[in-house]
Amino acid sequence: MEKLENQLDNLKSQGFLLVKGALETEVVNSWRSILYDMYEHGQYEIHNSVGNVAFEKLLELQPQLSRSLIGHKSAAPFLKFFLGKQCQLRSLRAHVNPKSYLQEWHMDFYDYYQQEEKSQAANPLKGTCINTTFYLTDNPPERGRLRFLRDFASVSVPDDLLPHVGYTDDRNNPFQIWCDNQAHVDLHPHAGDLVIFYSHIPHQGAKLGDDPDGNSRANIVLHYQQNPMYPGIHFVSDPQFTLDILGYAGTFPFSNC
Ligand SMILES: O=C(O)CCC(=O)C(=O)O
Ligand SMILES: [Fe+2]
Repeated sequence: MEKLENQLDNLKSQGFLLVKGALETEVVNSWRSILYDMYEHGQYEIHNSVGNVAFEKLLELQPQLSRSLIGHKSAAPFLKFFLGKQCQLRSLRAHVNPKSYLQEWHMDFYDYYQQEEKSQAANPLKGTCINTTFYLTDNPPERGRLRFLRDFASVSVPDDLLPHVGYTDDRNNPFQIWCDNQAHVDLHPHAGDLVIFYSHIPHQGAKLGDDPDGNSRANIVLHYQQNPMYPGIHFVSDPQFTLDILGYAGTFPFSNC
């Protein structure tokens, strides 16, 4: 077991961290069968042009399983360290990649670098958001990966690229080309592993070749935000459904401990 201190150092310096064996096999299996079944029945909210199918209503449809992922023990020390009691669940979103999949380079917190400017506040605050992504299938090097930019935690996306960071499947988009041309680190999470990372670090998931039968690549992402977030700041997901289901106080996993 890696020491927490080393893990925190890695997360701080790289912006991401792979935590092995975060979920039990039974939990992974339950999620997989739920999501595959929902996919077969067309019960998803998003099917985008890079091959991601997304499920956004799981807090309501799978209340117990979903809630057990909020502030999960494998992620809690890191969330508490960085966000403390200001840690708020923004959204829980599962993904399945049944067909070919090369994700667009993106950062879930699109507006991270423009928070001060966009707030139009005299004393703007800058919030940090964190993704905890639980993998439900194996991503060995020949079959899948999650790619990050190397040593990026203290680097910024160049200003002239910021207009190009939104969702696109155009691989010739300037931000996509820039990310492709940086040095990378590839993670190969297996089923049950967690990847925790700053939501403003560019990343790109991929599936290489075919999945084993009945094992489509899948993961569940919980987006945590540190206020100040407000309606109108651009993020990959919307927090309203989470607020409706959990109530405002219910979205803060560490506010009472
Ligand atoms: O592995 C993947 O497909 C990427 C997941 C992702 O974009 C995320 O966790 O924010
Ligand atoms: Fe992402």
